[in-house]
Amino acid sequence: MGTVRERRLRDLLGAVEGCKRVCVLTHFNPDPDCISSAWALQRLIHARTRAKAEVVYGGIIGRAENQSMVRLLGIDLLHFNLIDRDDFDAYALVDSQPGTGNNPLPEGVDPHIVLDHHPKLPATKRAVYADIRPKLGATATMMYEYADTAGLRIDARMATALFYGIKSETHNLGRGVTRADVNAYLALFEKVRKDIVSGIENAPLTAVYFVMLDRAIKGTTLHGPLVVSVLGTVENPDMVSECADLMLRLEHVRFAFAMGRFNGDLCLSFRSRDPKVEAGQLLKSVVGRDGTAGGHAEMAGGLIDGHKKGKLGATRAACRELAQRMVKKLKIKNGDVEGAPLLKSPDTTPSQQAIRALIRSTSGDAKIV
Ligand SMILES: [Mn+2]
Repeated sequence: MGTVRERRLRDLLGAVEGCKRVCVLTHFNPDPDCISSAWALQRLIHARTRAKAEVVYGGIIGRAENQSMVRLLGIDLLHFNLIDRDDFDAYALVDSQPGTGNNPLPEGVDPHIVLDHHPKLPATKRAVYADIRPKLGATATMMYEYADTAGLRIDARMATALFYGIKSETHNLGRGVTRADVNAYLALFEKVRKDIVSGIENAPLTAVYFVMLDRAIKGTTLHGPLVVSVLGTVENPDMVSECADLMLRLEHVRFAFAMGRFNGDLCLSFRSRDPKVEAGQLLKSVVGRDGTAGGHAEMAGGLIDGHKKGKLGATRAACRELAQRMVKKLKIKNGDVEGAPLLKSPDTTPSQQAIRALIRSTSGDAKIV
């Protein structure tokens, strides 16, 4: 019989028994939680079954931090568009599920393994083995448990990857964590290459990043507790979620909604600080049948396919429409429906005089040079 963890491990490995080559799939534009989990699963399959496995991703690795993570830790990834599907006789889906629309799993293919911490979707029950734990802060926590239970040697690179996966996904254990996340974080901590974590978190940013940031700020409007950012065309889709994270930090803001066009599609990102507003549910209801959306209590993502006919499209008009729906769903009061540009708001453009007064008040007679 064994413990719950031992049973889970046995069922996970049993799911790919007899398979030759497993495609360990991430979601589109994978984040550190997803990348590290897929990498750990690949190693586990290699070490404990006869099958070979590859980590395969869709979309792009956009965010500078994520690119640095892959580079500094030497993680081998293949792009889904470049693999030969006939090479694989099994799929494992990580940090995602069938039917979300956020992964490249071919339609009609039932995965052998699904590991995720998002709410369970109906199509997941067709998987040979599924472990869905929506309460967990990170999928990497789950992968730590499997690796630990299997007695897998977790070297410094793997420890660093899983640790950074948990750290970034939970905002340093400050967002949606359970005891299991804390335990995994602490268990990995000793082995983590702190210099690499620091290198990832301070990854070099391109000039294009700052151009996009400038555009994001100029395209931001305030609607009471909601801030809406329309980014136009972005160089990488992660910029949309980065913008939502950044704008949520604006004082007095409780909700941040960002939209950007990439590859002809409209990428959406939503953040909620309000425990009464479940981000994933709300974004789903805003998008409706015009696209796909999903997520957690505090963060959610979505996509409007710009190539499908009869859909909302990926235009500025679509952004306006979605912003209006968001304003309605959040019951933003009348005066804030139109919104005010962030950069023209008097509160956010303090005069030189006001800045001088502030410095004087905090530093006595300090001279301003
Ligand atoms: Mn995740």
